[in-house]
Amino acid sequence: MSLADFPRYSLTFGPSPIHPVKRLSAHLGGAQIWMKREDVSSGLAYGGNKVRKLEYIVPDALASGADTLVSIGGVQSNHTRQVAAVAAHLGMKAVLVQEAWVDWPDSVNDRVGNIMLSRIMGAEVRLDPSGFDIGIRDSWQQALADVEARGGKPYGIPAGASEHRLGGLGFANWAYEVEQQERELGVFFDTIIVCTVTGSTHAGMIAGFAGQDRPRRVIGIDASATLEKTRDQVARIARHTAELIDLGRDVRDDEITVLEGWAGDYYGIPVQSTLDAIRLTGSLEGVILDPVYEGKSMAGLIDLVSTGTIPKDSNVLYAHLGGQQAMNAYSALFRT
Ligand code: 5PA
Repeated sequence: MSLADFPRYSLTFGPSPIHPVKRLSAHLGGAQIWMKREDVSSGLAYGGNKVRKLEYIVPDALASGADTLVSIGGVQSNHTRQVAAVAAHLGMKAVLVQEAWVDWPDSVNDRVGNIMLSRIMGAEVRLDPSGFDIGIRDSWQQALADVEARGGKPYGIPAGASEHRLGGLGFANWAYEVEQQERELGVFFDTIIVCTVTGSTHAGMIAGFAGQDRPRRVIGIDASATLEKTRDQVARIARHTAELIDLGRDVRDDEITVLEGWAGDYYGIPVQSTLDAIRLTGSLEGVILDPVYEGKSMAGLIDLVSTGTIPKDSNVLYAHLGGQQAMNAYSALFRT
């Protein structure tokens, strides 16, 4: 089966836009940087990278006859907010387990941003004290069982929609979309930079690009601070997705690159390089990045470009995956 044979339920406006960021590129004095914008590609609760993954999962959910989407994330999960939006859009219910993945002292952390939006969209939000883990959780299994016990038909979507059979397809399609947009723009992106946590965004890209004639580097920047788990998950999902879309060969180890150095010690807690990256991108480009994900991957890009590790003659495509909705829970960081 090729990717085109998998049913896709449209939840976006179409291909996400690509544009150059010239002032940031000039400031770093190295490679030319462009962005592809998942944060503005859907009208469903501000969109983000999960909408694209859900396009391939929704047909399976609908076919199952489910009436409730059940998912999981941290208190300020972007993923669960996007699941809530898709459920509302489809006329389904959503049950969201929001775990204490981040020990963040902001007094409105569990009231503003993503969690507020999910509540507005009618989701049942369950706060759970468990800490960060990208794997399958008991609390999620319990939520599935509870929906069944009250006579509903649940459809489970794991953290980040990653440990789902179809979780990598959305970003395999992203790779195809990039190839098409390159033809229109007359540019080739030899390097892709993407933030990696639960893995299926990066993994899908790896599987999608692996089938193209011209090789390129797909660099994942770890924001999980549990590098080995994330790297394993990326490799596993990339290989599984490649098989699903009939790549016809194994994904090689050298196609899987997850770099550490910008996550800090904890998922969800920004470090100085994160804050510098957010302010630099905001002040030079008017583009907003969040402190949990995109600020960390941009910090990686800034270092790799400004040190020349990514060569000067490169065209770099930065995947902007969304996440700005968590910003108000981090207001204490930006008081001046
Ligand atoms: C997330 C994920 P992956 O989980 O597919 O690796 O994507 C990382 C990522 N950028 C990058 C943004 C804005 C993201 O939201 N978010 C998770 C969430 O619960 O929101 C799955 C962790």
